[in-house]
Amino acid sequence: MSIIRRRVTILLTAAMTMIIPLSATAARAESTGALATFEGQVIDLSVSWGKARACTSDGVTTQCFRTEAEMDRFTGNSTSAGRVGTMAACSSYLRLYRSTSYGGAVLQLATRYTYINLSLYGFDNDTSSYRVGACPAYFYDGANGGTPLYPGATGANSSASTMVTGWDNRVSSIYIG
Ligand SMILES: [Ca+2]
Repeated sequence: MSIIRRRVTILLTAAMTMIIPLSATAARAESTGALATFEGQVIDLSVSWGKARACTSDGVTTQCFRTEAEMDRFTGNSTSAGRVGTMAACSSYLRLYRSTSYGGAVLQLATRYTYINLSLYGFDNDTSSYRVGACPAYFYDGANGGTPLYPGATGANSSASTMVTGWDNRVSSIYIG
């Protein structure tokens, strides 16, 4: 009797040690934002950019750099890498800047036909100026294209050194058409 009980206890303990790490991993995976490569390290942009000041994402991989110039050298002068993948990419990037006049950190994106939540990139309610690439862009106050829609000029190749009044540090999701 006592041997059976001990066996049950051992089995339960073994089961618990297997289940707990799995659920902890699942919880961590859910809260993970965009993982980027920065100087040989992998960083979660939704947690911190660290010393990175320019990040570029093609919808599959994200790479970060200390300066916009370094990022431009990597991406070949603001043209999308043209990666063959499941994501449609614009031929040139949309650039969002943390500060007015294209200053502060810059995030560039090119994935088309999908809402991109900026919180994944640690860029929620952060955009203060922007340059649109070869494809028209749409900016939204809410996540997943939640209205209102940003009323300023966001057509192909448009740019703005400041946001429309009331929209500084407000954009939460974007769509590239
Ligand atoms: Ca917002």
